[in-house]
Amino acid sequence: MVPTKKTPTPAPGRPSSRPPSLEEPTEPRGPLPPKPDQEGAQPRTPTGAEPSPERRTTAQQGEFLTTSQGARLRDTDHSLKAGRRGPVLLQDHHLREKITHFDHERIPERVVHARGAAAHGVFEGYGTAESVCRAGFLAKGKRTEVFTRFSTVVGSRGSMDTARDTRGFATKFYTDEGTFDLVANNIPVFFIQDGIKFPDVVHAAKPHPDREIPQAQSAHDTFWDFVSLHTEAQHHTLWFMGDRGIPRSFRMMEGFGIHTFRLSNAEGETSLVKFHWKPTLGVHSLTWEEAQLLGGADPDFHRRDLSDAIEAGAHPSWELGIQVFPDNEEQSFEGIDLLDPTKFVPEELAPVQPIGRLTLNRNPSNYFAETEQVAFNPGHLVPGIDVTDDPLLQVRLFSYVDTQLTRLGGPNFAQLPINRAHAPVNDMLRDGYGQQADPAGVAPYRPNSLDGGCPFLAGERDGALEDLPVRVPEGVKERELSATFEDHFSQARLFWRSMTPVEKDHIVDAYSFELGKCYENTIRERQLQCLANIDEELCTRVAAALGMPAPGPTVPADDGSDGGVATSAPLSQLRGSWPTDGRMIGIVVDPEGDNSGLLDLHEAVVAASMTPVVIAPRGGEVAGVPVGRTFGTAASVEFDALLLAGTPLTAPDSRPSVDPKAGAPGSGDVEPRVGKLIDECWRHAKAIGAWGEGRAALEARTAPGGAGIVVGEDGQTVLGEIQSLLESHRVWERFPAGT
Ligand code: HDD
Repeated sequence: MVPTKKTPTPAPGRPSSRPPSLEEPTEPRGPLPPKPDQEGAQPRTPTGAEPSPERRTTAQQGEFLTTSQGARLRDTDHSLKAGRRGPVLLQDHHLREKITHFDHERIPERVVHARGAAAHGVFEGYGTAESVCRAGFLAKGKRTEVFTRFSTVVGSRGSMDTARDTRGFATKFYTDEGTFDLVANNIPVFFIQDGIKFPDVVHAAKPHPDREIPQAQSAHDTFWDFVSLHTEAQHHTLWFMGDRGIPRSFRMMEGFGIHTFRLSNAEGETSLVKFHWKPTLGVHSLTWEEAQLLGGADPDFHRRDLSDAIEAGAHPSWELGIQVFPDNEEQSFEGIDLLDPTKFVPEELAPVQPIGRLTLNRNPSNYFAETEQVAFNPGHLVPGIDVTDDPLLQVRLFSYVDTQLTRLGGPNFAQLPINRAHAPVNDMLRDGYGQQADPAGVAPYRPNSLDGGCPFLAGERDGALEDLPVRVPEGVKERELSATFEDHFSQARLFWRSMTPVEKDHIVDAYSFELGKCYENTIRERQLQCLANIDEELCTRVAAALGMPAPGPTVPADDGSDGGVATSAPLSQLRGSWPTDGRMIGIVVDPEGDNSGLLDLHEAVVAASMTPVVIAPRGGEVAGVPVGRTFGTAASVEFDALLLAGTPLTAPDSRPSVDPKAGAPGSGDVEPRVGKLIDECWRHAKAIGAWGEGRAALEARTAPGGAGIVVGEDGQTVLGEIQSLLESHRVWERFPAGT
């Protein structure tokens, strides 16, 4: 063996006289403690709280850098050359391995739902579903590990979180009886009735094929061309022109399984159900202006919000509920066809009955391994839960595995750690790209005698998947849909009627914006015709904003599939009061002012399960509290409410102001970046509070005694009132305000 000239560099802290030790571990072992130079770089929550213990703090395991074959490396910065200035040698295995692996690091993004964020958690059954469903994970007190991924639909992986879009809400339940995936959205109805149309709607919504713009937007001609021609899409489109298209947070969204599923109980009796997720924090949205500003200020807003909340201990939770319908031959309920995925059943007709609770409590430690590689499939079912003949669902049952074969590089993606069932797996699937298993035995077939007849088939009492003996409707083979799918407008009308005035304003603004971005007048005209068929007021108002004539309706107004319900209260988001956990509270301070109460205030915000973010002219600490944002990095859209503890009235530095109002009469000479924060929070109907020296800026920039403006003796008193205002999310009285 040729001796090396250099000895390996000793690890920090080890006496250099010690020779390279043979006892050094070469096997991966637990994560190393952070090195001194890594301490300051540890990720922190905005509160300055320690990251959760689950969060891995080092990228690698083991001590020495090795090749993929475990051989230790002395150098990874220089390629092997023929002379220092000579060409690189082909024999450099480490170079080739490093570059080759890098070249193949990316996998195709999801064809839809490419942009997402996920978390681990637990589902606990209430036992209340027992009379209709025998699935073990729904039993009282049964806890099942889950992984939930939220997503936008249209944008690419790197697109902004706050685009106007439908949101995906997919949950993998790793149950003892096999994995169950509930692959849901935040809107209870879908664009299309038959899965064969899915490529059409997606091609129409994706960027134009010639210039590949616009990214993550529906505000363009091809989208409105399609939905105005394909009127079954109108109902879904109305929902996401409403506030549900721009959620405040993944934590504040409902989820819907959309399709009707068939459940069976221990006696083999079946029922039809629709699944609902109800968020503990209520359903809340951004304003359109906030969503647009966030696209620039923080394109990762929803992703950050979810992981920060989990890290700060504000674990988001949802109740799983079901609407239950009799499994009748017509598969319909109160005149609503349960197989039509463009229809929902108003909760007034069938209440949502809670059956369990989902809590997300752990962030993924590696985005690619978990969030990117997770593979959901509506066909992943467990005993007690089955599909129906909904023609959208039927096509989905084909599409998911098919796309994953390409996206995850072959048929063995179920072996990836995030996709592995937690129930014992004993399949006879063999070989193929990416095979990780080393199966024993010689007989991966049935029947066999060579492997002792294993594996055996489950008997009646062994809890196997069941093919329910459901009657198949008689008929001829044909490419048609049932006549009960023909009504495209009456449920959209029900949705519109159920909106409060401010929600209606938002919908009108959204249509006006989106259609205003189209180039083709004929598309606008055709969409106005669809709106006229939904509701005259909606059409007239959008037509007025576009400066176009409003057409009259061309279909009869009442065609019955609204189940006879005039308005449905749960469709509106503006009701009730909700917990404020994880809300972001910006606190503007003047480091030169009186900050004696700041530490206590900061602690009070944390104690109320919210996130305080101190905003100061420059970084560092103020009165023992870390500065979370400087005037340069703070954006109003990050905060749910703003507190003004003390506000420098003039700019602390001599940079020219970018605020056109600065120094102008009425601006009160408020530091311009603080002035902008206050103005935007005012315009977005957020609660704003001030006390002491903070009052001057508040009074200079907001209407005296305005709704949602809280002035008090001290920070704690003001915080209490602000939190009560936050329980209804926004100061709704302040609309309309041109947002
Ligand atoms: Fe889908 C992904 C939800 C109809 C084909 N879908 C996907 C995801 C969600 C949904 C949440 C992302 C899962 C994740 O986070 O990895 N999709 C829905 C809902 C639908 C629906 C609620 C209607 C009720 N989907 C639908 C149809 C088709 C697809 C009709 C095809 C005919 N969906 C896919 C897909 C995706 C997908 C192409 C992309 C990536 C993937 O599956 O794994 O197969």
